[in-house]
Amino acid sequence: MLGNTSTRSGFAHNGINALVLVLSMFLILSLSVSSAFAAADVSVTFPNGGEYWADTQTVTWTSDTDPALGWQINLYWNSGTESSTLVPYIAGTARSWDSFDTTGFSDGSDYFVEIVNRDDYIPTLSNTFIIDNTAPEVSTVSVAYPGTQAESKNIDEVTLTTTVSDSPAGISSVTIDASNIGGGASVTMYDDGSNGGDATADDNTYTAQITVSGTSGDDYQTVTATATDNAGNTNTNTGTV
Ligand SMILES: [Ca+2]
Ligand SMILES: [Ca+2]
Repeated sequence: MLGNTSTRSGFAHNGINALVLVLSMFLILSLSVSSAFAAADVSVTFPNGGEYWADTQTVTWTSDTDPALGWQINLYWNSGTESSTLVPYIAGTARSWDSFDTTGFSDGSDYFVEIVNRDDYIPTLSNTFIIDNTAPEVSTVSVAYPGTQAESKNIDEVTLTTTVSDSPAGISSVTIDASNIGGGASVTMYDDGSNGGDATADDNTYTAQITVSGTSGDDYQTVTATATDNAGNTNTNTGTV
């Protein structure tokens, strides 16, 4: 009985030793594997959130390793439910890709890119940015003359007004070329309710006041408003003074 007990006890002891050995080997193996395949430290630097993109753009990123199997770049939108592979392979030494033609995608405000390390297929996401390849809408420029005048003469101050709109990037600036009536070639038009004779702030109606000079005789002159959106798209419209 004693012998049997001793044998069973020894067997149990050896079994625990074996289990510890297996667990140790597994732990060492796990550490080795995780070390050999540790995720690269990747971060997307451009776009990194809030950009307004039109035309062809360059995606840039950083990484502490060069994946042997290279990179893949994907684009997501519509709350991440739609996607497209922008480029399936770029060399692992690359940290930028300059051929992102945004005109192939609809205007939208929740795009983000994904840089994929093809060695381990671990993705790194950018923050969301806007794609806008549509020019602003610009109305015909209307002219308000002093008092009850229907036309202007030199030294009269005229108020020029245009209404613009843009989505999703929004308006960056509106200017008017008033050089035909003695003003500047790129005069700022305002929508702040105070400057340029603007009556109401933020109603998308932009105004500028120009003192007419240098014109001669009975003539009509053209003024041209230019609206630029935050993605750099521009559009113009004209009026007659
Ligand atoms: Ca636009
Ligand atoms: Ca206004």
